[in-house]
Amino acid sequence: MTTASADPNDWWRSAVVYQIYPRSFADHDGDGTGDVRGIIDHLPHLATLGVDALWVSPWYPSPMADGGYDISDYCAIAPEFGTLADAEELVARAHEAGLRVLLDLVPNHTSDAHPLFQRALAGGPDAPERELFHFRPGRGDGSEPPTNWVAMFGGSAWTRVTEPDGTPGPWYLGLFTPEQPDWNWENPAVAEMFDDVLRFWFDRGIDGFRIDVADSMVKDMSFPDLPIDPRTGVATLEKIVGGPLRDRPEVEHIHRRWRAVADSYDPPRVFVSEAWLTPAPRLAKFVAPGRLHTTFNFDHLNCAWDRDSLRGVINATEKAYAEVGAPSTWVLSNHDTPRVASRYGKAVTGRMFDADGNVTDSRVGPGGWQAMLELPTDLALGRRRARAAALLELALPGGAYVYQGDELGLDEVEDLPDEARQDPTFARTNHEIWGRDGCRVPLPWSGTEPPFGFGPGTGQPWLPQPARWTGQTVADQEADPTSHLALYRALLAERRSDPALRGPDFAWVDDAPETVLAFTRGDAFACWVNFGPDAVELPAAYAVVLASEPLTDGRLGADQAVWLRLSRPGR
Ligand code: ISL
Repeated sequence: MTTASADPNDWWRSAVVYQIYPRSFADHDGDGTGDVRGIIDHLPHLATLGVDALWVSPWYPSPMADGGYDISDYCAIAPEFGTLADAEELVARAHEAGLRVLLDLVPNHTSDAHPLFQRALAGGPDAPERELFHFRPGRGDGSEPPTNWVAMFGGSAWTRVTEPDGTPGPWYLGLFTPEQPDWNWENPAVAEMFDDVLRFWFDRGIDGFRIDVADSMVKDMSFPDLPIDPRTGVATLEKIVGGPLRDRPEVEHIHRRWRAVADSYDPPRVFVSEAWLTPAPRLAKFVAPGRLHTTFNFDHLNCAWDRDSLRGVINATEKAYAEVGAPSTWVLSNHDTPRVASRYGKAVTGRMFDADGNVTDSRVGPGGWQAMLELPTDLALGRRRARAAALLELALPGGAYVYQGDELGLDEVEDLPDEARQDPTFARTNHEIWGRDGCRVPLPWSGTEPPFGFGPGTGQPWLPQPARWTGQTVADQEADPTSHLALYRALLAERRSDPALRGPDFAWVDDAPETVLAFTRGDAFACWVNFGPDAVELPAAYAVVLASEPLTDGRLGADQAVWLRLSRPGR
């Protein structure tokens, strides 16, 4: 049997990484916004939970046009989040608690408040800083955008500038919002600047970076128009994978350059790539030798709660990553996607995949998650499945991600008042797409009413918490051995104690009932998940180590999962 690597530098191969969205994790100073000291205050929660690392979403100075992904200074901490000294203290305290720390690198774009972009604007047509961005003349008399590209969060991907003398000027590219101009990676100065950003943080002891839109830095510099998506009537960037903007072969050079910087440190630093590419082989090349270390497996996140679809995704993932010698990863949600407990309680729970891991329908549909969000939610069902999904995720080989609040089984806050919504998508789509605020509502820590201990006192957080979270705080769940939190803690403790769960061994159990997804890890561990409506018998040779919920008559019911250990040989 192959067990987990003994090399401590290989920690990332089987790590469970907890995502912190700093605005919404914990507020130490009481201004309604989470902060670095709030993270420090709650490090014991993460250590007790049993994760291996944390990834902190951007905490840099930002006008917050895109929740912090519009960065005006890559080497500082936003004043509302704290100071560089706080960040250094967090890294040191996390390391003392046995937790590694990953930060978020956003290399595709910056903020329009970045000093270099400001100089590009203020310096007029000949400003050398314009070469750092994609400034292009408009079409026709200059008043039409250079291409028909539509930005990720709505509207044109091009914004026309006004020159310092008041005349209309060229257009600049921003694939996300106008407040996020894209860097021009054809310019070597951009690559050098990002090397310095990596070193700045690596020198402060961080263990690695999550890389935002790791597939999009390189553009087709002939700037062709995109075909119109017949479903939406626009040239939506997200829907057209590949082409002039995503997954261009030259991104490999950038990945390799970063890898060399990471490898020059002792211990070597690591990267996880964020790129919504499918199917698995397309993404797995990002983690070929000499490139990045791991990549979020968004096919897993996108996949419906469906036995055959999940089996197809798992098979395709295992095969594609084994071919490049990289570990798989598993991810159920993040700060961009609806909460898993809500998603799994809807009539459409995600996309369907075939046995080779290819998407076979697009039931999530145009408009991204919106069509799904508008479906009614059976939250009890969603939570039951979310518990089973945690057993599945944490039993699969490779790394896993836990988004803050998923360990509490939090639901998507779909009923936020319009005036509270801050995601740029909402305003830029005429309120048609709610956007991502519903999964970013500040965490409930204690107490019986908002702010649920998010901050000191009774001041309310930057997004309102629903009163229905009463009883779901960390404190409530710590006191309840049947809670979602108690389940996560037990799963992570078991995963830590069993080397087979951290090693690469994986095999399907082919004689399990047809509604069940069942697999072994090593010689003695098995995970069974029942997707069917009827309870099934469990294999007699195994004892239940952990169950997503109490079993009835020892049988595995609908939407339940178990971790099993061989109790006597010869099934
Ligand atoms: O969220 C998605 C699909 O549900 C993705 O398409 C996602 O928007 C895209 O991969 C980029 O996301 C990342 O970069 C954005 C930022 O708004 C997101 O929060 C971040 O995760 C721009 O920086």
